[in-house]
Amino acid sequence: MKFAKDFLFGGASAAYQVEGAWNEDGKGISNWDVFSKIPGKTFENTNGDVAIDHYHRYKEDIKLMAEMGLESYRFSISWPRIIPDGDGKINPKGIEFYNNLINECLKYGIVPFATLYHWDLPQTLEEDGGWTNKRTVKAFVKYADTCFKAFGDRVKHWITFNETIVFCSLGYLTGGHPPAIENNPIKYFQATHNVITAHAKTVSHYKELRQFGEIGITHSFTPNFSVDNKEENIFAAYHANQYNVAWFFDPVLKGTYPEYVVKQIKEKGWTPNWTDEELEIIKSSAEKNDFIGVNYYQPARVIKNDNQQVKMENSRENSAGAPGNVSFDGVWKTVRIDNGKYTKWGWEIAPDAFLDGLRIIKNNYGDIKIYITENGLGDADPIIDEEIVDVPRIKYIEAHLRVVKKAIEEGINIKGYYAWSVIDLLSWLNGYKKQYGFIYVDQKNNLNRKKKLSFYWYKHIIETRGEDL
Ligand code: BGP
Repeated sequence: MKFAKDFLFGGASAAYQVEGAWNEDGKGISNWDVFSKIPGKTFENTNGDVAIDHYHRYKEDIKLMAEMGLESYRFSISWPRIIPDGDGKINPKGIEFYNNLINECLKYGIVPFATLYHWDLPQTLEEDGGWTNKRTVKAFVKYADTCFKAFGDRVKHWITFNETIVFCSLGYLTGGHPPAIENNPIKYFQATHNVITAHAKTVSHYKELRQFGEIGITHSFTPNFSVDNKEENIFAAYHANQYNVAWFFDPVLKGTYPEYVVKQIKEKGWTPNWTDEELEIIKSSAEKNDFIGVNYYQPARVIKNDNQQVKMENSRENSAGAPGNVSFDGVWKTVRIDNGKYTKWGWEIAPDAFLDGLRIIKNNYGDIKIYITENGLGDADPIIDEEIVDVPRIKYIEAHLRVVKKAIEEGINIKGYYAWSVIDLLSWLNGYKKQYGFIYVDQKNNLNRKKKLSFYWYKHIIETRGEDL
């Protein structure tokens, strides 16, 4: 089977991780500009001040993408570049930059796929309570409206938010991301609800504008599986899926939060301050979503948590699903499995779990269109005779693309695949050592770009529409 003509082979990035130019051309300060400069918060205190200088080198980068045959580029727009103080004046230079970037993509026939929020919040809003404050919801809708009106004639694919669970749980439970608050479920649930509300309002607004493009949200998808058939572990995995999957997918695709979680957080006093009007807009906007974006890296292997440790690990080596984490409510924890394959950063490599996960999405949410908006391997790439021989990345993406193919054959409605990442970039907490790209960026040598082995491999996959997979 070949991938259909309308299936998009893409690659992804995010503004803070690539752009640099953190204080140029009128850009406002973001929460990440501030947070990354607090000593000890990131690996070797790396930050995105320069990143890979995509702001100045986007033409060179997009040219390389075109040479690779990339059909679509998923990038994010930096809110503080567009509206420096969050909800005040628009910065014309910010609009100009994204106009140039979008036009450059279109010059080569690359479909621009824009994410409105990939974690860099204007610092003014962060200082006013960030996502726990409903002022941010209102400001976001205004910012989104600005982007739709400025770019919507050419951008026909919009993602509102990237991975609500990640920026909210790291922001308010583990403290690993700004605003670095630990162990605060009240703020966590409030923030998640405010983001979901902002998404719903933005989707409705976009449809009112009648720009005839598509809009959705991207969720991090870490399906939770019990390690065995013990009842208590099966229950632990169910509980994990309710809190970490259903809490985010249900309101977007079904229009209501999962009863199981709603009931429990009420008992615990964690219910967000939500209004009937907000719940109503969440309900009424659900059917307006055109797609769901799914970021998949690994599953979580879950067991019941028997010991008393309830504090989640705040380790940069750990993601939500990575082994060794206890859930914030202390009910379950993640473990390494025997015979599991793991990356150098301890993330499990499990394409089978990806397929199972996609089946779960179809079972629970029907035929909603899916884009795989991120998937890839973080590695310290081998360099042999000055060539970047990233064979493990090729193997990883190959195995996961096979799953996408199989899933489509089973009738799962997947319309595109975006490798994370199109080019090497700044890992939020892991510096430049953890690489993901098809294009290497030489940190020691003027940020020179160089094609990796995977570049040629992906080019071939795209050219042949994955026939050999
Ligand atoms: C996702 C983010 C990306 C990217 C990726 C890899 O959660 O959406 O922005 O960072 O994870 O993460 P890391 O760099 O931590 O390996």
